[in-house]
Amino acid sequence: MKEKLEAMKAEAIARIESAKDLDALNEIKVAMLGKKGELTAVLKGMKDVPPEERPQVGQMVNEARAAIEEKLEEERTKLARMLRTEKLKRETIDVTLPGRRSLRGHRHPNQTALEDLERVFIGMGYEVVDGPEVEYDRYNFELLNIPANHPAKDEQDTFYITKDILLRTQTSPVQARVMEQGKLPIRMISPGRVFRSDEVDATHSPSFHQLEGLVIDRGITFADLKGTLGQFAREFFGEKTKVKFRPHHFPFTEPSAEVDITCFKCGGKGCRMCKGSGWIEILGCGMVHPHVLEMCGIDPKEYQGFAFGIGLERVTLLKYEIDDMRLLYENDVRFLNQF
Ligand code: 2NL
Repeated sequence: MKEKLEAMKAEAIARIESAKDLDALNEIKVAMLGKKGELTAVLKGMKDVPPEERPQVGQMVNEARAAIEEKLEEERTKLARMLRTEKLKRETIDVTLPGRRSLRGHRHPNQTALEDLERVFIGMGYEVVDGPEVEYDRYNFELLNIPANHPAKDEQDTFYITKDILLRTQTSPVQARVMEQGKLPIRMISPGRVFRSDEVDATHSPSFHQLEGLVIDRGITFADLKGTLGQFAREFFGEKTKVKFRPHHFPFTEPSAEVDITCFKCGGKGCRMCKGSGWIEILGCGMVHPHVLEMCGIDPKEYQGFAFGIGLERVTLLKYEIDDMRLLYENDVRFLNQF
């Protein structure tokens, strides 16, 4: 019995010493000390041992068990330390390697252009006003003198939500709302996103941005409009910039005009930028139509005003000499990194 136990212990210790990993150690533990383990079997066989030898055999079994457990623990610690050392070796960090820089974002060129535009008008005392992108027909069309049969109201041009609710096609509804509130005088700009049912190409998108301006006070004339937009053009495009007003038509202004500026690239001599003409079209404007004032609750005999509308993307493309509007919406970092 004694020899059998000694042999069992010796074999267990030898197996423990040659174990390659923690799983193997666990297997040995189960095989020796588990419910169906070899040593456990000896204990179960105690009933066949003569009673007087039982204490001695029991002590031997306990000693063998303790020895095996101790060896298991020792080997387990050794193996764990070895595995950890190996893992650390694999994970070595070379602190001399250059760091990986994370990408840092910056303003989108359209946003920079918007802020530049806003700055000029804020400097002239204008207030920036926001409004809803989903609008009533009344604010987007009716109050702006755009009648029911006007082509702009066609479903081919405007995104309708219901018969009376739509995605605004201009930011003028914000200004109509301010006029309707009746606090005069008004000196405001309304920048924001607008929507038109256009196919995407180099100069069109179903969603783009406008910045409109509105001034209402007693005695405002076309001379105020000319002076204001001349000042804007010089501040935004450079001191030497000249402006030219060409007669035009908008339903909401009378008279109406389109404004060209002398080309900021060639100064008016003619170049690729201005397609040889020396002039670049930049905005639409006019004196607010008396009927519009009236519908918004303002007496046109007492108050007059001017308004203008600038296409933000158009200004951005010109300012940064970008030839395709789609680049502004694709968010390709190879493009954006250039600004
Ligand atoms: C353009 C033309 C324009 C306006 C917008 C306006 C707003 C009110 C009353 C009268 Cl509330 N007018 N806005 C006036 C003239 C032109 O925009 O071609 N924009 C890109």
